[in-house]
Amino acid sequence: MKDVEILMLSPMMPLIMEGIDKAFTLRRAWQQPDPESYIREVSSSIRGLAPGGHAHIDGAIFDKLPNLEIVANMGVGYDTIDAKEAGRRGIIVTNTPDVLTEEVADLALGLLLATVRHLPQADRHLREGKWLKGAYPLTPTLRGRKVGILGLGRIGKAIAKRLEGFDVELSYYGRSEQAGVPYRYESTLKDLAAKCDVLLCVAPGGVETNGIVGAEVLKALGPDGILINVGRGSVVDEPALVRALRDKTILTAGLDVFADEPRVPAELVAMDHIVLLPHVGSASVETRRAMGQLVVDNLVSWFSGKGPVTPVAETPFRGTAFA
Ligand code: 8YV
Repeated sequence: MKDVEILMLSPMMPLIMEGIDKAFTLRRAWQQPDPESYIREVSSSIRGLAPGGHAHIDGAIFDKLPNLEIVANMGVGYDTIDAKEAGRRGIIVTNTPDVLTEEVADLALGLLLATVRHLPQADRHLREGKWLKGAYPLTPTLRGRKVGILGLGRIGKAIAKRLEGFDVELSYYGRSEQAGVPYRYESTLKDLAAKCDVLLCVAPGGVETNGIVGAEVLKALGPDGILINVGRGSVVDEPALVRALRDKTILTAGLDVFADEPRVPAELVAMDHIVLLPHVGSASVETRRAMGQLVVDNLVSWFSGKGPVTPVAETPFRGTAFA
């Protein structure tokens, strides 16, 4: 398949670059002195796109690549890609679901416990020699808490399954109530927030969820409330969160994702009582390797005529054509 050309806009993990390079001809736009004119030069021969980074992929780039067949995204979330527009144009979009589900769920539990029991702060207390002067102050507890999950998809369910072992009450909110799920459904996000004291966000990004955890929801979560976000930063109205934390509208937060990564609002960084992680939900060697391999596998499968392995909902593929 060396005659098939794949465009990459920014560097991806070696496994992906090597895998694509081995099977296809990889066009590395970022290595060119003028990436824009390079893309123009090679545009008509590009049939696959592995974006890399957080570049926004939409109609403007599709216009530039008239023979594009597939966009292979690294990550289960693909809010940086206009998949509806891709679907309209008959371009397949693939993501990397399932292989990261358990890893992200583990991280969510770790972040929740770290936030409730102040693990990073207690670590700092020891390292800074403060233990010699006194014990670390007592912390809040997970005992007796009610956890509300925003977005009960694959990762949300894996988190819920783990939380069952923690003996906490579980409820959820999402686009619709799901049959066969043993957790209570709340019909609005505000109701979910009002009825729980840990709001755990796993919802995907995009226009539908943009800023939905705002001032009202945080107020409903209340002064003992904890916000955990492992989904997308855009789901939370960050300025409203800063205000809610500062004014003690909620108790604390544990965040793995931010609206404008890798930039994190200075107000959040300055708050010692919250826990901040640099988007590491899926970032173990094994899981990232599996995600990277799935990016390559999607391209190889597509160009071998076997269809995409994991197409997204907006560009479903059944056999030989779009569904
Ligand atoms: C990764 C993620 O950080 O899968 C996702 O949607 O957010 C993460 O697993 C990212 O996509 C890797 O590039």
